[in-house]
Order: sequence, then structure tokens, then C-alpha cells
Amino acid sequence: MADCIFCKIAAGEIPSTKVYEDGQVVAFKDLEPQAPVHVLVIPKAHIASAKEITPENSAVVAHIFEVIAKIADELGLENGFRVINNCGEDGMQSVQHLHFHLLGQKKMGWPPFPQD
Ligand code: DGP
Repeated sequence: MADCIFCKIAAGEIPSTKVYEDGQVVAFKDLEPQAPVHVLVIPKAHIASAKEITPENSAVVAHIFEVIAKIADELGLENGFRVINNCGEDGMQSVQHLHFHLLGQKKMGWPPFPQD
């Protein structure tokens, strides 16, 4: 999709540090890492957000989770990791192309909103 930064990364038009790529998905390091390992996994096809997942396009989401397991293994996250999808305004989604954050090599906090 024109003017979508993650479509451009998927197409190689904008540089990124890719850690995995196949016909359906790309995984690359986040520009603003929140953990020692912070990778974004995206479908190559433009899906704006998790709200846009349908029976017609959802197979790529299952594939993304297979890829996440593979990358996590390759990056040494045997002790665990966190996968996050931010959706929409309340979810603080800043890039309008479906992406999953893979975060690891750090002990995460839970619950996520201790101040509430
Ligand atoms: P979200 O808030 O879930 O929409 O997170 C978007 C993430 O994308 C954020 O952690 C920063 C990252 N990001 C934004 N622009 C770029 C870029 O051009 N390259 C890379 N590698 N990451 C980006």
C-alpha cells in the first residue's frame, strides 16, 4: 500500500535489519527497542490492524506465530518471551500495518498496568 512504511520495509524500499523473511512475512529489528530482543513480525500483504483480520486473511497470522517460535529459538529465547499486538487508538498502535512485537531476553512485568 502506498505510503505504508511497513509495506516499504517488506518490499526492501526502506532499509531494516531483517532477521527472517519468506514469501508471506518479514521480521526485522524494531527501531526503538524496548528489550534486548525486540523484533517486529509483519505480513507482506497489507493488513491495517488486528481489527482487519478476517477468515480470508487470517492464515498468515497462524504462520506469523510459527515464525515467532522459529525466531525465538534462533535468538536464544528459550527462557520465554512476550508477543504484543497494539491495535487502534486505545492500543497505542502507531504504524497502521499489522505487526507483532516479539520481546525477549528481559524479565517482563505483570500485570501490565500496575498503576491502575
Ligand atoms: P506500534 O506502537 O505497535 O504501532 O509499534 C510500531 C513500532 O514500529 C515501534 O516500536 C517503532 C517501530 N518502527 C516505526 N518505524 C520504524 C521503521 O522505519 N523501522 C523499524 N525497524 N521500526 C520502526
